[in-house]
Amino acid sequence: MLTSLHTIRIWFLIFSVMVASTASADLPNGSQSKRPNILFIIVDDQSPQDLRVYNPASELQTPQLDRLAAEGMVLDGAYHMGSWSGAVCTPSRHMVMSGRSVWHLPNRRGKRAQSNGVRPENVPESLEEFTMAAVFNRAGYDTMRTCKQGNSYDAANEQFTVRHDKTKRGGTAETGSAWHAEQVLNYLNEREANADQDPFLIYFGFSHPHDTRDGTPELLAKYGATNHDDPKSFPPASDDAPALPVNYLPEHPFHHGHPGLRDEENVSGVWKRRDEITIRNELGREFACSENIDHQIKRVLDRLDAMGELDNTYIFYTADHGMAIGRHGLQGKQNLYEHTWRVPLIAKGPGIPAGQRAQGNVYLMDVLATLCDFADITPPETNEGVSFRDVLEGKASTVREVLYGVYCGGTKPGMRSVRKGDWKLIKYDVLESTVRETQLFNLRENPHEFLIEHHSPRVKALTGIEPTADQVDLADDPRYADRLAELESLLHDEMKRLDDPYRLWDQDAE
Ligand SMILES: [Ca+2]
Ligand SMILES: [Ca+2]
Repeated sequence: MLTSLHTIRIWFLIFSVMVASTASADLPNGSQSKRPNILFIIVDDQSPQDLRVYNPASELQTPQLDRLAAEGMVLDGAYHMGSWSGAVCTPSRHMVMSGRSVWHLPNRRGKRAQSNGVRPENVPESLEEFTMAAVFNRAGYDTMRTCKQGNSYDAANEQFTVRHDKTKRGGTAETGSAWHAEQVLNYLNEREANADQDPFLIYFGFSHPHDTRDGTPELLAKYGATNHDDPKSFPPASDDAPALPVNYLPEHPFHHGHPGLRDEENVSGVWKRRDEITIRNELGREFACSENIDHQIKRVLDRLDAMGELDNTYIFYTADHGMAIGRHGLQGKQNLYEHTWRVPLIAKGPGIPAGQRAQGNVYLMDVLATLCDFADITPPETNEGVSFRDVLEGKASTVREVLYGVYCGGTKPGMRSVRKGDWKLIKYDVLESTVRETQLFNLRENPHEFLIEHHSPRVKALTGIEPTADQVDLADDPRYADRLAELESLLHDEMKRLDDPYRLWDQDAE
């Protein structure tokens, strides 16, 4: 068995080299347009709702992202599929690197046998050889990466030819986001010094705005925030702090199902507090870190422009998943509301029309196939993602109809969601079946997923938001019984299709 796999791998490598040399033989000297570069930007823990591109009322200023959106395409339906671990970053980053769905991933150590419910037979051997950098290396690209360390796909990360990974969550240039930009700038300078003409794939990852959200003093002041580290006191209240999120709640109406979860209980600056002052301060810290990232992106884009490479570079901007920070009374990334299940996704490059948006219905696992498509590379056979190039070029509005989400990092089976069109179902089966909840939302009518709790006078007084009567969870509304049944059935189908090893209390065991 080992020998035959080894042989297959050697043949695959020989074949790849043949394809690569045929491709370059096809290029008449100097007459062929250069292959495009790729700059893939990924931030750690950012809700699309933080960005003006998605939420015009947001107080966060990101002129570079606004510009990227004005020159490119914004996707409204980009999702991360979910997690079998409290460390939601981990499967998310595996999906980006491998193009595989959530129940078909190795664990962080690259092991196929694991304790999280993934069946080993659903994980290809030596998958790292078919991940982003390995694929682009074989196609003749130069690959470079900077990102945080930890809760990631180590074996895939190691495939990048040049790699400068460190976790940088401080409030200075050396300890914060500027460090990641420096690595990219150094790399670009070196390429220029060596007159390197190969196309590049740069994976430009940040460690922020993930906590601890220690912003720079200037940006903290701008957003009325303090790097607060005393769980026994409030941070100073400031009028400059961002307003509470529109779907803020002082507590979630039922337990999220992951007792002791760090992100809900022990993040420095928030802990278990959900009061207005604490949440606004923490959002201010998040915004300070996110605006700094925007500054750092500008430095790299300006450099590419000066090198004459900007117009031949596809730029993607996304996050590994969204984030709650007070929305629905939650703090972390371990839920399936839109603020957390969704990710921002903006793309710009040759052939992508300017200033457009599309629904997309894409997952982060589709990124690999899409980058391959733009670079004219055949995606690896292990890839399960779908290229959304047609969406980015304005030729299609979506790549799929139904979206599936999972959070299975706490008590089992956990949370599941499914979306089709305007309709979305979320189910919770946690804490030894003591919490069994079903929510149904019409996202066109109720995009912020308001619950009945958002209608309480106390909450309305805090947020200044007055939801309409229909802006509630509709699961118990008899008018939508058929819709509920349809989504329940779709969820079950998706769970079977994607090899979800669990079933919920009201689902058939099949
Ligand atoms: Ca993350
Ligand atoms: Ca080179």
